[in-house]
Amino acid sequence: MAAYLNTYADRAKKQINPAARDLLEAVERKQSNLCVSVDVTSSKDFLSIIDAVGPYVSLIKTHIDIIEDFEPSLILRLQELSAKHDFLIFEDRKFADIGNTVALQYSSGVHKIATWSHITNAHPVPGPSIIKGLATVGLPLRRGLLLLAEMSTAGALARGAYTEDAVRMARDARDFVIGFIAQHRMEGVGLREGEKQDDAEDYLILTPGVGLDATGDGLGQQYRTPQEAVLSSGSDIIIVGRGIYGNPGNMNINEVQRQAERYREAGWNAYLQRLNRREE
Ligand code: 5BU
Repeated sequence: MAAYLNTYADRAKKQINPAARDLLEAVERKQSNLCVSVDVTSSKDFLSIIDAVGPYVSLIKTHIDIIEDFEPSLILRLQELSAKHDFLIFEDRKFADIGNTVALQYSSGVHKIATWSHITNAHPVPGPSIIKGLATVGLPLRRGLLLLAEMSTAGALARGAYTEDAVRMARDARDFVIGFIAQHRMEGVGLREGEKQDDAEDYLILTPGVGLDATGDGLGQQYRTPQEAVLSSGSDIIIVGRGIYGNPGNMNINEVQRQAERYREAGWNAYLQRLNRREE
């Protein structure tokens, strides 16, 4: 049986990367495979959404560079909320440059991402050196990296041979690469000639492009339901943004909380169904 079909708790015990282990433990403790993506531009909205959805998530995803009134103290507030509500932090930075540059982008500048973000991600497009560069900064801090193996947008170029190469790059860096941003599972993908799938391989699949009410956003985004992502495609964590907070200019925080609860339940039920199906 593929390792990903085990419970989150069992899978946590087998992870060698501390961020992957911590994330799976949080998922199990909170009974939530929901990650809320907080794509708003004011610190106030950012913090109020996170405080509202905090009880229902195991992971908060940020794009810290879109905050217009960013100050280093925002990170302290974010860390306080992470401790209060028991979630991890994922900065969706999508690094894509040479090893030396990404190491600087990860460690330095105003955002100092590596100091607070448990998990970040990178495009495999530069080749294995991007992982090497990020690992020089992230590994000593016990961080984990996700590779973008696929994207949720219409016409994405990350497919076929590109996706296969991404998986091979991950297999060569098991201590740091904890999984993929993807729409499907990656077991059996990218095996080299004569190589057999390792049954113990257990990458985390984090899936954006999840929504219960819309099928797209008019700008290329494509939505699938939590059921489709978790049960049909084997995703481990669903990433939801606007499905939960709608239009930030016109936001009712009680409604945001209600939607987070709704998505948490949908994601968790799909996971329970996946476990049950395994026993059938
Ligand atoms: P949405 O509001 O649920 O559509 O937000 C989705 C988030 O996930 C947003 O922050 C994107 O940057 C991110 N995302 C995505 O939508 N699709 C992808 O393939 C990747 C990231 Br990679």
